[in-house]
Amino acid sequence: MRIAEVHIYQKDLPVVGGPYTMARAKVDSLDTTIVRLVSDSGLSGFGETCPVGPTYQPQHALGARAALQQMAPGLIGEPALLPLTLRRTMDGLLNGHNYAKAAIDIAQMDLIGRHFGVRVADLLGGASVEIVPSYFATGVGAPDEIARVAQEKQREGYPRLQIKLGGRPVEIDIETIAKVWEAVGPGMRLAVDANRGWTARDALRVSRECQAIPFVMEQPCNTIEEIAAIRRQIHHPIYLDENAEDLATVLRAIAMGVCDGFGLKVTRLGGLNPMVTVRDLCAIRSMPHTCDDAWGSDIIAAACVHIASTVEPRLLEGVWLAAPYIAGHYDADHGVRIDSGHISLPEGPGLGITPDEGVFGQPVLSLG
Ligand code: 0XW
Ligand code: MG
Repeated sequence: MRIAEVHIYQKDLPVVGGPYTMARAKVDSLDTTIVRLVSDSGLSGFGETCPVGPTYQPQHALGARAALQQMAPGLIGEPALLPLTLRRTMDGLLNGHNYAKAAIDIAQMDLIGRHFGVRVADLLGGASVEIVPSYFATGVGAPDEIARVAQEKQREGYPRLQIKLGGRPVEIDIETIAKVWEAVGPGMRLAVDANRGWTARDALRVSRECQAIPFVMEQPCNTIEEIAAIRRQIHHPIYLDENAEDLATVLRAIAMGVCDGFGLKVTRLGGLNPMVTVRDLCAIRSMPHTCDDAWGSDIIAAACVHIASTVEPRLLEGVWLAAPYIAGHYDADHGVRIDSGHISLPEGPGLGITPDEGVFGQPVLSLG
């Protein structure tokens, strides 16, 4: 079975109740890219990649489509069922650009699952659970408002909350953490995510002044070097997110002992197959991690849930989805939904999502 056609689509995802604010990014609408691979047997597989604006990390939407257009002609005629072979083909067509290759990787796994009649989770080693925990991420906001949201999400059943901080006086961040803790107490696991927005000075102060509050400190500063410099003075577990740029960096971070876990993004690492490598590296060192992406709708959501279901449950921090910020679904019947803070693994072969006819409009590129 070979790849006979490649189609690339673009879709806008306006932020419901937006804008969504982080320390270094404020987004009103996201630009997502969908890849459809069609085999010579007539099966389709779908992938997606959706950076959360152009300043969250180096990836951006136009870059994703340019990279995909660069690679697309070289994919036609390639074996459809061999992910490692296709990875090497992609690397031979373009250096880097893992977030674009991720859309192809996800589409291929969907296609393979459909061909063999199995779920992607089972192709990735096997689901150990049928329902995975989600977590809610607030935007950066006023302390009282974030405390209110925290309580609301706790009541809805979310087991974990990520508080967005940074990009403002650090005293307001400290007040926010204190008010959230007062509102939810130990019944909800907490992460505080400055999205690279703190100086080492700010991170040290937050950890010192909130020493008694048990949270994970996610991506406090801009670089691994800054985090390494303060690591031993911080009282909280540290997770890397934006800095976990690729497999080599994840390996380096683990070897350096610079972090205790990760906020992982499927597309940043290159798709589901690289995620398997990181999942297994993290298991070797008992490092907890999330299985998320920066943004994206049902295809990305399904990909995240499939890989998450294969993670040793004690190491799974949860799956963040953009679903609460997106109106509608690609697949009106089987779109991925959060229910009481948890997400069911989609049923059916492949990703378990069949996009509704015409939902992506006309392709921006069609080959084959
Ligand atoms: C909360 N997220 C998973 C979604 C946004 O893209 C940012 C990200 C994070 O943890 O940084
Ligand atoms: Mg993060």
